[in-house]
Amino acid sequence: MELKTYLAERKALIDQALEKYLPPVEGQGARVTVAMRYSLMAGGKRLRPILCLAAAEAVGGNVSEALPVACALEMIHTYSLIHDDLPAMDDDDLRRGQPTCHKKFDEATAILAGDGLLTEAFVIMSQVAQGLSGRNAVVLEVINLIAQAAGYRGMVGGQMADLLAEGQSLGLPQIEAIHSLKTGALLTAAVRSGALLGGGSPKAVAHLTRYGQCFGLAFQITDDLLDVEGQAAEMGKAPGMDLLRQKATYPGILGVETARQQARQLVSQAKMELAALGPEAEPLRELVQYLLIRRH
Ligand code: GRG
Repeated sequence: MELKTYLAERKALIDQALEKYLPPVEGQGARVTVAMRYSLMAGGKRLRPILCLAAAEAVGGNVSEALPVACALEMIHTYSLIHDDLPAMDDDDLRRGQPTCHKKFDEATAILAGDGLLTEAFVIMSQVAQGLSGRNAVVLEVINLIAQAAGYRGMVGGQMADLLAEGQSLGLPQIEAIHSLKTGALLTAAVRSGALLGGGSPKAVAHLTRYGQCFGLAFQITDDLLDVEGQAAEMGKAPGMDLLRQKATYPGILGVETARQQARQLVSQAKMELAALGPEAEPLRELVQYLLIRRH
C-alpha cells in the first residue's frame, strides 16, 4: 500500500464531502459562513476523518456510511484550532500556512465561525441517524462519545488544564493527562466512532480504542518534537512557540531522544492492538507508523 496515494485519495474524498456539508455563503449572516469555509478548507491533513474511515474499513465496514461523521470530526477539530488561535488563548497569526481566522476576519467572527462549525457537526451527525435506519442506537452512541471527547471531559478540559499549566513545571504524568484530553480524546473518538459505525465486534472496538489512545499520545509527542525541530514552511506555522510560551512538552521534560523513543514505543504498542485485525487494518498500521516521519 502506498500511504502517500492513500492519504491524497482520502483527503480528496473528505474535502469533496465537506464542500457538500458547508453552508451557503450568501444571505443573512454570510460573513460567518465565509469564515467557516475559510478555516475548514484551508488545507489540513484531515487526520481525524481519515482515521475514522480507516477504522470503519478495518472492521469490514462501509466507508461511505462513516463519511458524514468523519466530516463532523473535521469540523469540530477546525473549530478547536480557530478558538485556540485567538488572542485570549495562543494568539497565533498563522494556521495551515494562512492567516488565522481572527487575523483574516476579526475576533468576533472567528469566535462565531468556531461556534458555527461545532454546532453544524452535531446537525450532520444527528442527520446520520435518519440515513442509517435500524442503527440509531449505534449512531447515538457515536454522537455521545464524540460530544464527550470534544467537551469538558475531553478536549475543552485539556485545553483549560494546558492554559493553566503555562509557566509551571509539570511532571510526565501531568503532561500525559493534559495531552490525552486536549489532543488524544478527539483522535481516539475518531477511531472508536469509525469502528462502531463499521459494525466492529466489542473486542475489535476495544482494540481500536486502545490503538487510538496510543496514536493520540504518539501524535502529541511528534507534534512537540516538530515544534523543536520542524521547519515553518513545512508546518504552516512558526516552530519554537512551546518554548516561548513556557509550555510543558515531552522533549522539554524527557529530552529529544527519550521523547522520540517514547513515540516509537507507543507506535509499536498501537500496532500490537491491530494484531487481531486482518489486512483491512493495513492503512491504520501505516498511519501510525507515519507519525514517526511526519514533517507537518
Ligand atoms: C479551543 C476547545 C479548544 C481546544 C483547543 C486542538 C487544540 C485544543 C489546540 C491546538 C493546539 C495544538 C497545536 C495542539 C497540538 C496538537 C494538534 C491538535 C495539532 C493540530 O492538529 P493537526 O496537525 O492539524 O491534525 P491540521 O491542520 O493538519 O488539521
